[in-house]
Amino acid sequence: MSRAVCPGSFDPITNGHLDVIGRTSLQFDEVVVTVVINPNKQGMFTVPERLEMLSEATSHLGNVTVDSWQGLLVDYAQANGISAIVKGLRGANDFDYELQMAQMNHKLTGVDTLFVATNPAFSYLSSSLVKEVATYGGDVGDMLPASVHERLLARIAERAA
Ligand code: COD
Repeated sequence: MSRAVCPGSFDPITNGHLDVIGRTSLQFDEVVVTVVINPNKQGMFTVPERLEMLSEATSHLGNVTVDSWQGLLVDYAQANGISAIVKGLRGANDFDYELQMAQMNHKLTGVDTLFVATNPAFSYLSSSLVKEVATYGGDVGDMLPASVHERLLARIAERAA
């Protein structure tokens, strides 16, 4: 049984993430989408909220589950019988950063990182840009799953109140 992990902050999940997760789910028997917790970074959404949004957005993918983890990703992979880390690549910036991490992770435990080339329709998307645009009133409705869009607008309104 082949198992992969799609790790990220997912604060929140975008259609770019969802595309990578969906394509990964076609290549592996099981895929775990894991929110990697960065204790030094306060997100817009709590980890339980991010997990809820991920569960909703991936509910149509029968072999995808969600989880969270704090610590080295390679330790998570080893503890869960995961043979591949899968990341999306949007461009040269992602590549430089991801290559170094992939090599370090391979050195640490031998786990390989596989890259999925971003769908050009989503290559400009990042969670942080989407949050910034939405905060200033820009329309991000077609960049996120509908339920995530609703939650994002609600969170921005809460913060502005
Ligand atoms: N299209 C395609 N892929 C995309 C898109 C898009 N529009 N947007 C994002 N992605 C990809 C990113 O390239 C990334 O691979 C993944 O989706 C997650 O993105 P984010 O923004 O949610 O998450 P990041 O980049 O903040 O997450 C970084 C990790 C948490 C994955 C990374 O820091 C990590 O692996 N940390 C684990 C701790 C660890 O082991 N550290 C040592 C490393 S050697």
